[in-house]
This record gives sequence, structure tokens and C-alpha cells, in this order.
Amino acid sequence: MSEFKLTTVEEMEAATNRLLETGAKVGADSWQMRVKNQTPHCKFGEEGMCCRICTMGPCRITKKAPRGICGCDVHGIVGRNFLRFTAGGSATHSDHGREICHTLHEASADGNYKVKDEAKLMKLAAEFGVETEGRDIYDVAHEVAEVGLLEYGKPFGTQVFLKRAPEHTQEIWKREEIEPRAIDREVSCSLHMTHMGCSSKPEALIRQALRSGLSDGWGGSMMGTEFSDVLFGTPHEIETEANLGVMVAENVNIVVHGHDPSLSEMICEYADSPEMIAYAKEMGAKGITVSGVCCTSNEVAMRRGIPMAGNFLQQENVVLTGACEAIVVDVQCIFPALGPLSKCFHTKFVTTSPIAQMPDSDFIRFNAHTAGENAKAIVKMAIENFKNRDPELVHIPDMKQKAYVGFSVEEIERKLDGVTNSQVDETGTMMPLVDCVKSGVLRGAVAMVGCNNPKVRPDAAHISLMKKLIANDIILVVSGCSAQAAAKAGLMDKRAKDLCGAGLKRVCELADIPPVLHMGSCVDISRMMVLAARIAKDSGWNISQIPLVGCAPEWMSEKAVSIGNYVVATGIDTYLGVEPYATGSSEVDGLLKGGLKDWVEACYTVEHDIEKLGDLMIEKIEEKREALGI
Ligand code: MSK
Repeated sequence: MSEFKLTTVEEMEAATNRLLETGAKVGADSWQMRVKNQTPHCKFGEEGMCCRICTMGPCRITKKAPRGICGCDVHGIVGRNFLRFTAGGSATHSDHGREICHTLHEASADGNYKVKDEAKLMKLAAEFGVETEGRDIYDVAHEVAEVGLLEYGKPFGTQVFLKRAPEHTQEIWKREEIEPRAIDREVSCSLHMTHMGCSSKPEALIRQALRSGLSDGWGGSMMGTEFSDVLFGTPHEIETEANLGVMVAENVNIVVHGHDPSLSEMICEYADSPEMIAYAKEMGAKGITVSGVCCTSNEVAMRRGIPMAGNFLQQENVVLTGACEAIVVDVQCIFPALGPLSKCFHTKFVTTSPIAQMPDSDFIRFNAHTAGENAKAIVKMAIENFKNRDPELVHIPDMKQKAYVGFSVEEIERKLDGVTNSQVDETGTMMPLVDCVKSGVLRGAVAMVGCNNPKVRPDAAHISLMKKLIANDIILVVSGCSAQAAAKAGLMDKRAKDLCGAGLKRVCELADIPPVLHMGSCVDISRMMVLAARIAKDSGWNISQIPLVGCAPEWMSEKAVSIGNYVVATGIDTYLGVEPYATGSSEVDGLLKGGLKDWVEACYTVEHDIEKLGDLMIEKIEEKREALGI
């Protein structure tokens, strides 16, 4: 076995710089250049103090002008902006979940989509009160999908998945009046509350921000995760690779990007077919390589072992290799820059969703009925584009790491059973993990999630924090672009155990896991909520007592704020490396960074110094241990 060495951020940056040289040759724009043009950023925007929700303004709050034209003060303006930001994220995740529900509703024994995980479907049916006895599996699937879809607009009651939370958490949600009702209602209500002349009281706005976030994490996102598992299989440990070196110069390279696995699953299926491989050979390539960017990549990596070319701020790099025949996108986190950039190369930029339509792209409208044809057309298009490459421009950085991914809650449970002698009942238990934490073999856990953001040196915060935490016997569960940062660095290679403290190293050896566990895409943070709930139930602790914190050191999107809100509202203290647009109001900022504790037993901490951010998380974990007397 070759000697194991992490890939450093410096090495990744050098690879990017080399690609940018190619970009300069063909006159390509890049995010690195656009950041320069956009800084310094508008201070009013950064602090959340600009109001443009009616046409009397826009109003900006200054010492001289402490109120907008309607009389709203800075606290109301910042609070409203924060709530709108959350609603945007909640809507986005939840609509993704809804699309998956529709796909399940279309599934049939002889159709494009089938039920892959029947056991999970049956579990969901029981949870949703759907009769299964003597029924055809697809009848059950369709009814389960319908119940899921009704969660978006049901006139009465609260989200069905809330019952998965421990009673204590459910009581808090009820007491604080933040139990999410219908998913769409919470988004609508947020927009209503922030309309001109409605709420301007920070407490009311932030309470609704938590509620809207919860409708995502314990509603729409959870639906997205569960239904994806039914359709495409619940992830289990699988080996893959990460970083740009997964692209293969001699092959047709297709890169899938976005979030919804429905199309990418089909593309993987066709790209692997003997017919398409033969066609690629006919066109002069050796074969076909599908790799991914962002969360579509996480989805297909977790279920199929499809390699991960990169994360959010690497999306332009895949085109800059000059070896990308097609970058195929679905929804979310896609740079519109990919259109003009692809025009500098032979790359086809293929948009597929009416929700994410962009200039300079080939739009192939994808839907569940035509999924097979769509995927086949896209794979063929990429193959036929191979001959258009300019060999002079081809450069794929020789950089990749091995990664073990696929740690769903079910897989973590299975793996951790090997660690201690706890009895496993038929429904499984988290006791082995709890025992490790109690004994101090593991000090605790960090759920690290989120994006890249040019405000933070890309990937540096994720990787340095992970290294610090595992060295302190703190296990990581990760998702989204944070997961890809870990994989690119090599932290999902099982040999990374040698970078851990003695306790975590032992756990990694016994359970045969890497110290950083890939739990999936952005919607899969709902898996982390289920994991926390399971640990709480099995240990008898409240979620807020578990030596567990959340962290998003490089976050950038509205979805991340929605996530942060549901993680905090679930009782998990959350640490950020980038400020939300809320510092303009001492009242809103104070609530987020402290006041929320009185409502939901957790709050946010923001620290730009990444070293300090790590120290603060370790301190919090130790504080929680002490409070538990362990
Ligand atoms: S893809 S939301 S940049 S994690 Fe889910 Fe990455 Fe953030 Fe998009």
C-alpha cells in the first residue's frame, strides 16, 4: 500500500492556479476575478440594514436616518431580512424534497424509476399510517408519496416527522410555538410576516425563522432524504475517490452538478451501459467517466461510488481542465458563469430543470416520464462532443484521494455495533456510540456541513478544523461541500485514523471507519437530526446535552441559514465561520448568538478566526461532558 499523505490546501491552490492559466489563454472569467470586482462589499447589505421590500425606499439605516420611511427601525429591518433569507433556503430544500415525492409517485415496476429500498418504504408507510397488508408495492409507494406531498399543504396539524424527535424536543417546539405546520405554509407565512406593514418585532421574526427552518429539516429535507433512499437505495459504505484527478483524459468526461439525484442516477445508468461505452470507443475515447460536483455528486457517490470531482468553488475548475465534454446540472448552487465559461471550451453546459434555466446552456427538459430518453440523449451528446476537444487545453491535475462514503444512520449503526459489547435489539441501538462518549474514548462529535465561500480560504477552514477535532478524539459527521473538502484532502481514507487521538483511532480501527463520516448531501443533514434524536433516546440525554455541536465554517447560501436554524432549534449549538447578514441589529444579533438559548437550549456562535472557532467547539463539547458528569 502506498504511503498515506493528506493533500494540502496549498497543493489544491497550486492546481487551481495552473487551471486559471489555461483560463487566461482562452479569455475565461473566473470567480477569483469577480471577487476582486465585487469587494469591498456593501456594508448596509452585509449588516442586513438595507430594506427594499416596498418602493418607498430602498431605505438604508444610518445614525442620521435611524428609521425607514415607514418608521421601521434597524431591528425590524434586519429581522425581516433574516427571515426572508431563511424562507428562501427552506423553500429551496423543501421543493427539492417535493420533486422527489413526485418521482416516487411516478415509480412503477416497468418505468424509469423503481422502488429500490422496500424495507424503508414499509417503515415510512407505517409512520404515515398507510396500509400495506396484501397491497402491491407500487400502490403503497404511490400512497406514501401522496401523504408526503400533503405535508406541504395540509390545512391542519404539524409535520409528521416531528414525532421522530425526543419528547423533550417536541415539548420545546410546542411551548415556543415553533412546531412547523404545512411546509409551504411556513414559507408563505414568512413572506407574509415580512411584507410591508406586518411584523417588525425581532422576537416574532426570529421565532418564525426557526419555524420555517424546522419545516425544512424535519419536513422537506427529511422527505427528500427518505424518498431518495426508497427510490435509489439507502446508502451503505462504499469506496470512491475525490478531487479533479478523478477525471480521465482518455475518456469522455461527464460531470453532474446540482442537488437532485433523479437525473444523475439515470445518467450513471446509461454511461455504464455497454451500448454507450461501445459508442464512446467508436468516437475515439477509451471509455466514459462520470464524476460530480456539489450535492448531486454526494448523492451518486454515496449510492454508486461515483467519484467526486470537487465542491462548490471547484465547479469552474472542471471546465478549465479542457477535458469536460458535458457539465450537466439540475438545481441549486450552479454558477451562471458556467454558460460563458463553457463557450471558451468545447464543453456542453446542459441545464435540465425549469427551476434552473441559464443563458448559454443547452436546455434538455427533464421529467420522470422521459428520464431515460433524456439521460441517453445527454450521454450521447457528451460522447459526440469528445472529438471537439482542443488537446492543447487539456490538463487534469494529478490529484485525488481515496474515500469511504455512504454513512447513513443505518450504516453508522451497523458499523458502531462492532465497537462495544452493548446488546443490539432488533431495531438497532446507538448505545455503542453513547458508551464510547460516556467512557471518554470519544470526547464528542461535530456535525460539519456547508459550502465554500470566497470570504474564507476555500476548504482551508473545513480541513484544518477537521484535523484539529479528530486529533482531539472528536468524531466528525459531515455533508455537502464540507464532505467533499474532507474527501479531497484524504480525511475519508481509513488511513486518516493515524491523525486521530488514541481514542478515536481505536474506534476507527474497531468499527473499520474513517474518522470523518460522509452522511450525504445538503438535504441529508436531516439524517444528522435523526442520528441526534436516536442518540438522545438511547442515552436518556436531551439533544442539547449531547457532547455534539454543529459547524458551517464556509457557508454561503440561504439554505445554510435555514439549516442553521433547524439545527439550533433542535437543540444543537452551531458554530459559523461567516457572519449572517444580521450584525446591524444588536437585538437580532443578540438573539441569534445568545437569546435563543432560553427558547431552544442552543444558539449560534460566529468566529472568523478558524483556530479559535475550533477551540470554542472543543470547549463547548467539554462543557457538555462536565454538565453530564462524564
Ligand atoms: S452544494 S448549499 S454549496 S454545501 Fe449542497 Fe455545497 Fe452549500 Fe451548495
